[in-house]
Amino acid sequence: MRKETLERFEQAKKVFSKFGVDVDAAIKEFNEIPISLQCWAGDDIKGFEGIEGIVNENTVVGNYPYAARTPDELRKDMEKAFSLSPLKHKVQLHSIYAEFQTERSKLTGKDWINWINWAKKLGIGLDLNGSFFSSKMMDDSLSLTSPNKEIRDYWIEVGKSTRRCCVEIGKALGIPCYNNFWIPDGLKDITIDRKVFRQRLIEGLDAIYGEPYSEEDSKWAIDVLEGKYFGIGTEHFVVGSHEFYVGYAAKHGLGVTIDTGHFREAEDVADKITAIEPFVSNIMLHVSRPIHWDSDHTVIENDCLHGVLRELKRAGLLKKVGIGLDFFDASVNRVFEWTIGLRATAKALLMALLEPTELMRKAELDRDYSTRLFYIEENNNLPYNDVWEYILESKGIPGGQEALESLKQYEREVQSLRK
Ligand code: RNT
Ligand code: ZN
Repeated sequence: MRKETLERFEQAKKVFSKFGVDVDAAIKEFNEIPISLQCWAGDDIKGFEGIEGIVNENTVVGNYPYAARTPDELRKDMEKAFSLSPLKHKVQLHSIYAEFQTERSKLTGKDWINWINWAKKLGIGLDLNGSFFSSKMMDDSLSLTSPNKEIRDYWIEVGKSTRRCCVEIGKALGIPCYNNFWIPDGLKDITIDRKVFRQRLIEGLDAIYGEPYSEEDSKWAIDVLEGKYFGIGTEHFVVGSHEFYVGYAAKHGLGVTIDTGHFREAEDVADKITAIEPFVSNIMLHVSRPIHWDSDHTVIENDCLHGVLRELKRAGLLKKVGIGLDFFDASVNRVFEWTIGLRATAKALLMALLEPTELMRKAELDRDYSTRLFYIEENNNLPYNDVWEYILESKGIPGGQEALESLKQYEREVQSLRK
């Protein structure tokens, strides 16, 4: 640790303590909150099933070379990003990232053994997403809500097997595994009978969740459902909208995933958290950065990121909500992208934890809104960066230019050898 870093840190601690903030306690919490990295950014959501000639319902744009081609490359790339992030990590997988070529609807814990062993080695947890896309069993843009029963039945099996896998993964690691479903089903143009699609989705989900977890299993898997308001090719109608899933989850004791890219631009995603939380069993976040639409740009520090993390801190939910990332941009180096997103999330998490929330809350309680506003603005002047640099140095993680050089070296020496 450089002497000046330590001195600046000690100075920063004094400043924060004047605002009632205990920096050491904040750092302790920072080290306990896992952020779940989305594996799928590393290979543009291709996965390892090796099926040719299918449509990917997730639109990935860009031609940057060197995407990971194998599970080992993907894991290695994630390790590189982790080496430049001071966070506690987790990894989000998708059904299509299972190894061993088992049919998607028949996956079991065994198909994840390499991922589980890797996670054990890194001391991290895993989360899983059911892949309801990129499949010959998609009926155009429909899976679980296709009019064709054979198709629906197939996707019910995919859902059930994903749930089983989550239990086994969670149990193997001793860390609960979020089981997230995003189901792209919808129609491009004006839909007359939305009700029939929604009815099919209810029936499909009822079949998937019909068998409740045993008490033991429920410790290891957390079911969450992710809505969306439109997709490419489903501009008019998405069956699994946010409202649909909030209602379904509230009724059935399930959880909801809030993807920050899945709402209209003007909506305040942070505001949704405490509106939903009392009624659903769990919440997971997919932190993304939409530009005009669900464009999944790499997360950087912006109002949305700060907004959701501050909201979790203020509402005492940082440890109750699963925080996952969800972006994919094939126009930049994918390891840079993960690293940038992780570091931005880390900074925003730290800033949320160091915010003088109690002073602000007290002013609000006293109806002293002038003081509250003063603190909200003054907050921008607090020496966050001195704490950030202390954390990086204490973990041996390079900052600024050095981190950039390390990423460039990885591209030169590892990624660019991939042809
Ligand atoms: C798509 C959803 C979903 C996917 C991943 C790959 O709009 O955000 O979460 O991004 O499952
Ligand atoms: Zn998402």
